[in-house]
Amino acid sequence: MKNTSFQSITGFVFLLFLAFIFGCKKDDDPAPQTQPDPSSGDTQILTQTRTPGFLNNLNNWQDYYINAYPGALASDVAEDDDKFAYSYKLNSGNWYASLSLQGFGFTIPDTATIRKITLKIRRFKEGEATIGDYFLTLMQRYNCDLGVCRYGVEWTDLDSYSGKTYPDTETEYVFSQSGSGDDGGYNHDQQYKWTPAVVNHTFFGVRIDVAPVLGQGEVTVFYELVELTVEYEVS
Ligand SMILES: [Ca+2]
Repeated sequence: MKNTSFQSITGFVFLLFLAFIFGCKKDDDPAPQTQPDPSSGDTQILTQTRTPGFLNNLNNWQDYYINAYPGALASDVAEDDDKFAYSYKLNSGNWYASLSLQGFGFTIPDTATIRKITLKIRRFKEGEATIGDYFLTLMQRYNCDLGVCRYGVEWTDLDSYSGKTYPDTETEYVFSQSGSGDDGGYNHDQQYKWTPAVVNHTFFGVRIDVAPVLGQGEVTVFYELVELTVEYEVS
């Protein structure tokens, strides 16, 4: 009897110990991707980083011009894991591919001011022919017939930048733009201002259209990772 109650006390103490360990463990869980900026008084600079939930497919409804990525899934571009979203074979007769990435699931507070949006992509091409961006841009929605579509700063065939022409080996590129500016659009002559409501919307995302195919032979474009980071300010 004595022995049994000693065992149950020991058991109870052991359980308390376990609870303590797991309690501590909980505190060790990674913090949200937010960090106060001590230099700015009451203002906090925070960030959220997300990958897309939809690829040429918005809630099972097509959201693309022509689906040149028939087998690709949003999860293919969620991690740097050697799983790729890739186009069908493009050539001089079939030379355009449009990629629509949406459903990033941002939860930026309504009262926040967006300071910066950064796009990280890892991509490359296979095949003899050459291909580059016709444009690479953020968007409010894909279909321009339904309202504002491509929005903010666009990187286009008129610009020169690293990675515009797809490399033969997987390479990481980073594109960033301010939360607002007057260099938006295809010609960098439009005013824009990103808001939490727009960025949090399912239709918000990244659109990358590649064209034309130059040179002989075929080319396939591959995306390993597409990730957006939104930096915002709350006070
Ligand atoms: Ca991947």
